[in-house]
Amino acid sequence: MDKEQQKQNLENKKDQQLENFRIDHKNTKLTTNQGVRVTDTDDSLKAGDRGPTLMEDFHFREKMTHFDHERIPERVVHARGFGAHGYFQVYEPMAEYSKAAFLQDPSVKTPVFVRFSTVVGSRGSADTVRDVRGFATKFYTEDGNYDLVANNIPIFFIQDAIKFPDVVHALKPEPHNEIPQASAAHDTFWDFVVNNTETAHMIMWLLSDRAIPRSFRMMEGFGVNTFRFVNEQGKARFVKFHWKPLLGVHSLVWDEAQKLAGKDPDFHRRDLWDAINMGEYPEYELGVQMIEEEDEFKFDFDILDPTKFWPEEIVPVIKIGKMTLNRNQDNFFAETEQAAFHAGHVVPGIDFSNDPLLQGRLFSYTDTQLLRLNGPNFHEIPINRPIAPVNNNQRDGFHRMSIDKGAVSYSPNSLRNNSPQPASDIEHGYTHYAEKVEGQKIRKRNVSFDDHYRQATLFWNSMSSAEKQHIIKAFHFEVGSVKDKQLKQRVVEMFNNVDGQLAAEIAKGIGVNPPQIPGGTGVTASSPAISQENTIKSARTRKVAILIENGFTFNDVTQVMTALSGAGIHADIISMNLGMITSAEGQQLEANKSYANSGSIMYDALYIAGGKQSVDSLLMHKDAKDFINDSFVHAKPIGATNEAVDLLMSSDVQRIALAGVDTQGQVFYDLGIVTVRNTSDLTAFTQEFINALAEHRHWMRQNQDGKMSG
Ligand code: HDD
Repeated sequence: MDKEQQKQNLENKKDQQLENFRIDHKNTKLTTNQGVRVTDTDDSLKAGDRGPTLMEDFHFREKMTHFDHERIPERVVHARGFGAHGYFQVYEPMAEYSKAAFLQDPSVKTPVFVRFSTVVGSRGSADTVRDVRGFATKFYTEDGNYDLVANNIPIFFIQDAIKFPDVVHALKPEPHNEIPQASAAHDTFWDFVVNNTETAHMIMWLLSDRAIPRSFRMMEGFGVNTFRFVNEQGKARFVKFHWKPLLGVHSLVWDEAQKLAGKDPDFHRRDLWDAINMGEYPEYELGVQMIEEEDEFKFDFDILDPTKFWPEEIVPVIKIGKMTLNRNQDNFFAETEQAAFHAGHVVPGIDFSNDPLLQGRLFSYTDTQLLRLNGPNFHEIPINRPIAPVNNNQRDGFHRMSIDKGAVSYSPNSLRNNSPQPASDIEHGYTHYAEKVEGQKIRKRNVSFDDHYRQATLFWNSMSSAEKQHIIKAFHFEVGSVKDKQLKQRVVEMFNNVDGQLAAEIAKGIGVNPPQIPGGTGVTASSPAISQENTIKSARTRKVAILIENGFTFNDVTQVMTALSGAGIHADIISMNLGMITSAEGQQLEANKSYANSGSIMYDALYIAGGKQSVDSLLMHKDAKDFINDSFVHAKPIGATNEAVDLLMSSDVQRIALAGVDTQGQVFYDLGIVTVRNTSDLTAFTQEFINALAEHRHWMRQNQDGKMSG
């Protein structure tokens, strides 16, 4: 096989490996698990017509036993998740920094499997809850599996892994009544927060828009912990990993997220599944921040402290490659549910740091898989198998798949020529970075971990005014749900250390006193890179709701639909009833959604077509008005053409945005509302509407009369 073929082979290697295990059961006869053909699976074997079921009915017993054992323990955290396959390609050889095999050749596509997740909710909880999102990637490299077990927030709640059970216990539903599901809005969590002020920075991120992403395709991933890159010469550098989505970082608003949790609890997984099925493959660039070993102490934070991020303005993110997710899983349980990630699965070229959170993670992941996947052979489950060969003297255990031949299962040995033999560095044997360590055994945290507030202030300073308003509202919801009044007061006092104004605003909404002493850390710097205002803006892959009824203007709808589809935007036609809707001109279009099975919350934007009869029916319809008002309140782009502008005039939109609407065929665009009247040429309109879509949300509406969206 030549080199080109070998590369091609690598890209497909994981898929080929999985193919060995796939069964589609088409055109087959029903059998037991022993391969015995079954004649009837709808009636158990009975003694007589109305008699009892017989013990000897092996088919019944097997079917029932298997069913009784179908469930495995859900993950203790990150229970709800969704996976997809894809590949990763590096942009340039990274040999200067890391010898990792998958970071060397830009023409090589390394297979990956990604699992996105929420953290606190159970497996059946809703996708759109306020929570951190997991973003775990398994790279099936030639040198073995590398797992980048990341979150969509660059820092963590705690500094030392020994506190992980505490923070998770406090965050999970309270143990006496198992309430609330998938939410931090309860007493035990905030009790933990005020008693562990190192959480301050993470809370700022958790209560920001980052914790309610619009889509898995539109969120960043962060390795959080500090790792090391090590090159062929053994030189190491500290490194932090980032995933940057090419569609930018975008969020829902809270009201929308809550409503979606009811209307479509699968909103995020459906979005990912649909996008991949439609060939809109999510893409993320892999970025790295690197710090030279000799610069370890040059920062005003400890670079090993996982409650701190490295501002991009100080340590730039270098984009080194791109991941594309291009294939949906075949079976949720076999792939997503059985995937076993581990922050300690590294390959030569990637090493650990002494970050105390990372050190603890290195223990926890294997331990949890032993319980969840019931034994030490979970690496043999198809989704977890490396494509690199596995050879060692580990044997037996539950569900062992490989048939290890021969008498020898120890090392060193003479009987098998000491095989499998340890590999040298040159042969890509993993050599741990020879960091010099010395010290006394102490149970203590270094003073360099003492600052709990300065980066929380930096985060607050970096937010736009809309983002700040959302954070304050989130505090009102989360802390407002706490029953203990003293706790609420302590939250205000704790966050007064971050920013006085913030604390005063929190206090206002939760019925406690404003802080009595001046607040803040004195930090005035900001990091523009972390504000979502400064993210990539793109209308591609967005979803538009088009409202029509009988008598709509066919010309309006077809022009808009053509322009949207040309820009890679999807549209659903929504009407009172599903089925064919007849235009004023006589042509028909099919409504593929109705108000019964859709809602404004499922779309990024709303367009209402002209046509007097259609608009008159919409005017009579409360659902249509709700659609418009929700779109407006959630700051989404709204477009209306010709008579449909009258419909907007009768809703919340009119009060604020349509004062200057034009009647002479000129496009009027304000606050994300795009209208045009008295024209059949919608070229300029569609362009403006698509621009409004790319902006994602139009927060300026919030400032119009103090009315907040979400
Ligand atoms: Fe963790 C799962 C990410 C801290 C212990 N973690 C888990 C998953 C992600 C993360 C994405 C889901 C993997 C999947 O999809 O199957 N965890 C993080 C990040 C952390 C972090 C970015 C902060 C740097 N985790 C952390 C600590 C500990 C754990 C400090 C314990 C010491 N995490 C676990 C676990 C889980 C897990 C208990 C539950 C299920 C699993 O591992 O497979 O071992």
